[in-house]
Amino acid sequence: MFDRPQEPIFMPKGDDGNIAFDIPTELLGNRINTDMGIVDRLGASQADEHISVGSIAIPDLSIPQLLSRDQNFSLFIPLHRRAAARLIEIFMGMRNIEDLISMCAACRERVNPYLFNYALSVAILHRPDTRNLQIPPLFESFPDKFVDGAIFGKARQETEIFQSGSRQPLEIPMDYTASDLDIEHRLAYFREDLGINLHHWHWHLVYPFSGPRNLVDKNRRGELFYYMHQQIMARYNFERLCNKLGRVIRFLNWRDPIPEGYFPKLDSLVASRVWPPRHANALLRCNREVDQLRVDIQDCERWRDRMFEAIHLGSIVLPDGKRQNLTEEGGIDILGNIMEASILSPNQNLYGDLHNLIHVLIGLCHDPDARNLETFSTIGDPATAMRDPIFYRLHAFVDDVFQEHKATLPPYETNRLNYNGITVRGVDVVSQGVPRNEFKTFWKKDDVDLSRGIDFTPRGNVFARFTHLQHTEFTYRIQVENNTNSDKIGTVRIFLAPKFDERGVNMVFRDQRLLFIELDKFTTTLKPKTNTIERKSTDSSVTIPFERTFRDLQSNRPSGGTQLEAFNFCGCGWPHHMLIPKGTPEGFSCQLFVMISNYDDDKINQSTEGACADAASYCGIRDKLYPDKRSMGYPFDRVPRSGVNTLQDFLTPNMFVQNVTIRFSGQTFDVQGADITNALT
Ligand code: CUO
Repeated sequence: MFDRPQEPIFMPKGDDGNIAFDIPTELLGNRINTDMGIVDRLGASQADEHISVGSIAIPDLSIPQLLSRDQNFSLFIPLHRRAAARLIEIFMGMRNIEDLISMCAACRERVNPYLFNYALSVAILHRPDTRNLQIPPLFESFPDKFVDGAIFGKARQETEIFQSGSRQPLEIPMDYTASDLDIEHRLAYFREDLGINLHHWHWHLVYPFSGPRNLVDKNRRGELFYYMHQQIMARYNFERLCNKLGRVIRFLNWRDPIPEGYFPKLDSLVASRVWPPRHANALLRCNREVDQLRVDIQDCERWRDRMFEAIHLGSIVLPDGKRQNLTEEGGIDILGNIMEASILSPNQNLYGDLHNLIHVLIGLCHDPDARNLETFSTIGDPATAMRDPIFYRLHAFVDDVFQEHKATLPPYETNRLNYNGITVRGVDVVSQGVPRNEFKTFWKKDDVDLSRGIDFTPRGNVFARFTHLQHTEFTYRIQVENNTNSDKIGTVRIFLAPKFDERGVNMVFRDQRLLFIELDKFTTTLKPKTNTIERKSTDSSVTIPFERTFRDLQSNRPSGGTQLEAFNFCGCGWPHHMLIPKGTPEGFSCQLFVMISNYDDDKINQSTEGACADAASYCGIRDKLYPDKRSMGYPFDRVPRSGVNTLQDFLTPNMFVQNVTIRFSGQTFDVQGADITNALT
């Protein structure tokens, strides 16, 4: 169902000679079904496995079909959202897997391929009978959303000429979207990273903001919207400082021209268009009949002002005129849902749909009234939004609104930070072949398979080779003293931030707290007296391993198979290869912060046995409560108590700060791990 989105699924005649469905004649599927020659060329008749499909009544698809098959699809556009919600409802409503398969087969050629993929992915993730099925990462179905468009012509050539096995991987250059004349291009390795974009797509798939209410209404989802994006901002700003760029400037005045342009060089294989670029100094405006969409900046400004008013008054207005307090625990969750906005927003009439519609406004500003028949640019799709520098300026504004709320909450006094009797005595980072307390980063090449996403080509794998940041794996070694007479349980919280600001001056805590990136969080038992905790970087609670991000691309599985491997699936998670920012060749000075908090105040009573919890910090745990009772971002989510100006001032005995550096070695390693730096120069 997911593979080759444009190719029809093969629907042979049944024993009775009838095709299972009444396929409208205008659809490609029917033409192919009646032309066995074409079917044979596609190799469908030689498929390893055939899945029979039962008859099913085709539901009213008029809403999903509001989107034509060759259009691009964006959840941010309300019309598309309605289409997705209806299709998800249809898939969720199927009584069993057989009916679901039949319904998918019936819908696949009738609706937009992107919409189909999204709705089916959401349904598989949320149906009790399919939740352990692995859905292919979007990269496999739609590689065109992730890599240089130039590669697909080459891929076709390669597959036409060479047999699977003798094909060469196609190299995706590192600098294909811009040159160094654009200083923002220094961050392209981050913005255009495959794993980062997959994570963002996956996060929004796990936390949809519309659709059936039970799919949206997840524990602390509004707060996680805040926290996951806050961490993206912290990571991006950290990365900018490593590249000698200042922190992101908030996108505050939506009437000003946007100085940052972005030219994505992505081709849409399905919509048969290139993704539109945005020139420098574009102005925001959007009134598009075709999308039933009119977004006025005035509306956005009103929503923003009402949000600020609610924050400063400490309560929001409900539809019946009553007020609901923005409490210390729950306020951020409400604000997250209001800002995004999700259908959980308590009053969309008043607070609107700010974040989503600014994505749309920016995404359509190159063709605001659709006179050129262009569709949205990369910021209009969660799978591609993080490629564009303006994404970070928008989210710097979004985060600022959340921080405004956080600034109204009481600071953590030392009694809410300290863990009596527990003292962290020392922290070290150790890594083989790397000096103590140094992180080493470098470039690494890897291959991803494009074949599942390329339609109408001879079968077999065809690989794209890309270059990404990577670090040498390391271990945290933490010395802790338990001065009580009994075992204690603690939550170890590990964060990293730059030590100096843009001017090379020590960071003030007020700013630095917003740059702390979470590296790990785990519970541990502390015996009386001295303890040494060792924790591997690969166990991080924010990341998923490379293989999970890209699935089993290293294995030589037969391509074209429709069977999805059933194992505990969880593709949401920051890509492990981006755990540590790039650093600098001379060594970028950072502060590693380790805190052990009292587990009694952190714990959530639930079993997470068998649940995929690898990246719980940014993704939560599916169908479970968020596994940490504290506010997300604790202890850095509040303005500091009075008298705290530096990180040192902030520390209580259960915390420790180690100065560390990140050294970018400048080396490049090939797919097998051999150093090819010299061969490249
Ligand atoms: Cu993830 Cu603006 O929310 O993209």
